[in-house]
Amino acid sequence: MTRFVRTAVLFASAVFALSAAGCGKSPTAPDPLATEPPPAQVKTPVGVIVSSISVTKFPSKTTDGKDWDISLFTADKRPDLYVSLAVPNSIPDYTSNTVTNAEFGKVYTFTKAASVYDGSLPDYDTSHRIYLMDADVGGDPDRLGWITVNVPAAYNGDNASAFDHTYTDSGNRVSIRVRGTWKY
Ligand SMILES: [Ca+2]
Repeated sequence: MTRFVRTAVLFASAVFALSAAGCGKSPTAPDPLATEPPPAQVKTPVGVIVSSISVTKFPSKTTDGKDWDISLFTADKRPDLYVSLAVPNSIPDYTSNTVTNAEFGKVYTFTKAASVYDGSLPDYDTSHRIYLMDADVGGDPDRLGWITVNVPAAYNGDNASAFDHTYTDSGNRVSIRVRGTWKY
């Protein structure tokens, strides 16, 4: 071993010894006898209070390629949109006001019920559906599509206060953004 190499080895050993000592205890290490703050508690929400439902995408034509409404007037051929919320196979808990002749590509946000008899935006703790409908005067409404909001699955275990999720239907024709507040 040359003198230079010997010096280098000694220096490296000294550095290793110093850093090893540094791992053991540093001046900033917390005092183990001090009272530690309790760990952050992750709360479990009991549901979500829905504040608005926005239709961010809807199809301009039916799956058959037809206009939603039959009319001599171009504008009237557009769908008259409203949304309803329901647990599957149940009557709707909420039916919104209707937007007449909705323009393709625009976003429509629903916060109001159709009438006092159509409920209010509910709070949900379970899975429910949002149906996007086209109101037809004197006939059954047409369904443009529907999405499922699975409330428990949307929670990330992060004590979040805001709920903001966008859902797209299986046919990629309808997108619906749901905003609200987690309820704990
Ligand atoms: Ca129409």
